[in-house]
Amino acid sequence: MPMDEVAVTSMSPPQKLITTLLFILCALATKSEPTHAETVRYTLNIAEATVNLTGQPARALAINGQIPAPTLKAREGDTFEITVNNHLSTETSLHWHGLLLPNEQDGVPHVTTPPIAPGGSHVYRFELRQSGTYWYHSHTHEDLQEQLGLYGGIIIHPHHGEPNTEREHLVILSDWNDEDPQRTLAHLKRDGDYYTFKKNTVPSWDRVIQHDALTPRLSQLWTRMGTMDLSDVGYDRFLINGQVEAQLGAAHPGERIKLRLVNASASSYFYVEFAGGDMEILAADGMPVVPLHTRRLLLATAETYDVRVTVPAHQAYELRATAQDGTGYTSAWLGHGEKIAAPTLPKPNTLLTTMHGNPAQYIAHTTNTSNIGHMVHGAHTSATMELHTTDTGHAAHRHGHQEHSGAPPSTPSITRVEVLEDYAPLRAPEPEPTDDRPVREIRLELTGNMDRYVWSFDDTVMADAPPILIRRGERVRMTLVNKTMMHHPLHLHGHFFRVINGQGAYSPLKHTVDVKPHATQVIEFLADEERDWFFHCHNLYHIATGMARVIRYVPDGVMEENLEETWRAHYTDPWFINGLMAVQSNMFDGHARMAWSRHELRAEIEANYDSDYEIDTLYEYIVTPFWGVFAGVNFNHEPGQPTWQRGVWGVRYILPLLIETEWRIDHTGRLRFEVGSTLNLTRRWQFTWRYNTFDEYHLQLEYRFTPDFSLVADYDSDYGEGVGAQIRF
Ligand SMILES: [Cu+2]
Repeated sequence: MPMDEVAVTSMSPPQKLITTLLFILCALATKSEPTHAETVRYTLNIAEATVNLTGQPARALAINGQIPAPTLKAREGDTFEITVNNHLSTETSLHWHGLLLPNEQDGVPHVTTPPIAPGGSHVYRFELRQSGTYWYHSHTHEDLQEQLGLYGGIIIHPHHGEPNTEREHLVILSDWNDEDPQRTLAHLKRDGDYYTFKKNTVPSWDRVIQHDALTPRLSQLWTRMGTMDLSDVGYDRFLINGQVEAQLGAAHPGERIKLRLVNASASSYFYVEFAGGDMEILAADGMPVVPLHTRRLLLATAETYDVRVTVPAHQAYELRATAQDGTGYTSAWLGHGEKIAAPTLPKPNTLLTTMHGNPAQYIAHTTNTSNIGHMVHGAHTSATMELHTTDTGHAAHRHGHQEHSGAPPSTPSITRVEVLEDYAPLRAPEPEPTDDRPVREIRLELTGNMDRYVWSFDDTVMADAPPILIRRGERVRMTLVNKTMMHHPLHLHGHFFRVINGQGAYSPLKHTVDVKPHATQVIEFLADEERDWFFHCHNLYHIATGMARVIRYVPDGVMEENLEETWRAHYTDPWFINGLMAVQSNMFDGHARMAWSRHELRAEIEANYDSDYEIDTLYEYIVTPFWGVFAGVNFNHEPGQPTWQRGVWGVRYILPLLIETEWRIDHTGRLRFEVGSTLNLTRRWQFTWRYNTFDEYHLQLEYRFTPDFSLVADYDSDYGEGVGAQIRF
C-alpha cells in the first residue's frame, strides 16, 4: 500500500488514534518486509549522439548518452515513474514492449499517448503487473528512431519466490547501419531488392545456374513472388549490448548463468548459439515456459527469451548471434581464458526456396560443438528431435495435438530440440483455465508489394483501414495468413496471446509472434482491456510503410475524432520520389516516380539531341501488387512537326515470370500493347528489353558499379544505338 495514497479526512479523535497506530504498524511492516512495492523512478534524456562502429563516425540517438538505453529494473508490484525528456528537434516517444499497463501509458504516439514534443517532457507512471524480461523503445517510426539507438532492456523480478542467486546478464541484440535509416527506407522504396547488391544475394541467373536452382527459381518467377527474403536491409554491423563484440564477465566451471536475450533489432532475426553447449529455455517474451533445451534458437525481432547456460570449464565461451540472412554476426564472451568459438553458420540460399518450402539452411549443422554437447544436459539428448521445417502446420501435425483443444496434452514429449525455430515445442507451465467466452474470429492477411515496398494487412495500409473492433470479455482468435516471402514479427500491445502451437491449453503466452513466409499462425487473447491498442509488424521498415492496425474495444473504446485523424495522418505509407537518368550518346532517358500507398505519379522522358522527344506524365492507381490502372498525357515531338498531345488511359499488368505488360489507348482511339522485363544476368550485369505493337523496341545492357551508378549500352528502334552512364536516385 503506497503511503501517499492514505487519505486522512475529518475524523474523530479515537479514529485519528487508530489511524495513526495503523499508519505506524504499516510503516513498521514496510521496514521488515523488503519486498514491499515501491515507486521506482528513472529519468531518461533522449538526445543526439555519435557512434563509431565501423571506423567512421555516424549519427545515432541515445538515452542518457547510452546505446542501449539504461536497463530499467524493478519488482513485480512496483510502480514505474519514468520521466522522459526530449532533447531532439523532432517528436519522440517511448513504448514499454510487452508490459501490461493502462492504455494511456503505452507510448504509441497519436494512438495511445501524445508524442513528446521537441524540448518537451512526459512522465509515464504505471504499476508492474508481471515479471520477466522486456524492453522499451521509441515508437516514433517516421524518422525510424529505434534503428538509431532508442532501445533498452527492462528486467522485472518476481514479487514472490526465492530470489535468483544465479549470475545473470542482459543480452540486447540489434542491427546497425551508418547510413541514415530514412535513406535506407528511400532505397527500399526505390527497389525492394536494393540491398541484395550489398549482400551479394542478387537472384541473378549465373547464381541460379551455379546453384542448380532453375526449378525453384522458375517457380518463384511463375508465382510472381520473387525470391524469399530473410531481410530487406543490408546492415553494416550486428550488435550485442551496443557493441560488435561484448564481454559479459567472469564465469566459473559448472556455474549456471541466466541470459536475458532481447532482440531489439529494427529488422533482423538472429540465430543464437552458445559455444559451451545447450541453452535451457526458461521463458519466452517474459512468460515462463516448460524448460526446453536447445542448441540453437531463432529470435524474431522484438522477442525476448530467458535462457540458462552452464559453463563447462575455465575458458571463454562465445555466445554468438548470427543474422538470419547470414550477412554477419555479433558475439558476447562469457568467462576468461582460451576462446571457444560458436560454429559459423552457412549462409542461407534463398534461391532454393519455393513458395511452400524453406531454405533449410541450418539443418543439423552441429559439427564443431558436438564434442562438448554431452557435457551439458546430456540426459536429455535421448529425447532429441530435429525440427527442420518452418511450416507450423507440419509441426502441429507431427506432434498430433489438437490445435484448438482445451484439453491438456498427456505429457510434454519434447525436452530438447536441436534448433528451435518454430513455436511447436514451447509449452506453458500452467494450462489456460477453460471458459465459455464468446469467440471473435479475425482473419488478417499479411501482405506486401515488394516492387513498391509497401507492407500492409489485407493489402491495405493502416491509414486506409478501419480499426479492428472487438468487445471486452471476448476471446479473440486471430488467424494470421502470411501471403509474402518474408517473416513478419507481429506484436500486440497491452496483451499476452496464446500462440496456438499444438500444445492445447498449454499453448505458450507471448506478445510477439513470428509468422513465417507463406505460413498461417493462429493466436488467441482474452479481451480484458479497454480502448485502442496497436497491433503491427515489428519490422521497423514494415510498420513505417503501413503494416499496422488499431484494435479497438467497442463501445467504450471510441476515441475522439481529432485523435483518430491524427493517427491516420501518421500511420500511412509516406510518399517518396525516385527515378533514373541516363545520358547516352544516342539519347537521354529520364524517369521520376512519386509513390505512396496505392498511388503513383510518373513522368518519363526519352529524347535525342535533335529535339526529338516523347514525354509521359501519368497517374496510376495500384489495384493489387500485380496490376494498376493509369491515366495521363503523352507528348510527342519530332523535328519540323507540331507537338502531339494525347490523353492516354490504360492498364498495367505483371505476368508470370515478372513480365510487365501495358495496354494503353489514347484519345484518338489508338491502342498499344507493350511488353518487357529486366533480367539480372549477374550481380552487376542486367539486361532490359521492351517491345510494343507500334513496332518500337528497346534493348539495354547495364553494368552496375553500385545500385546507384551504371554504364549502359542500348539499341532503340527510334534513337539507334548508343552508350552512356546512368544514375538512379
Ligand atoms: Cu513485416
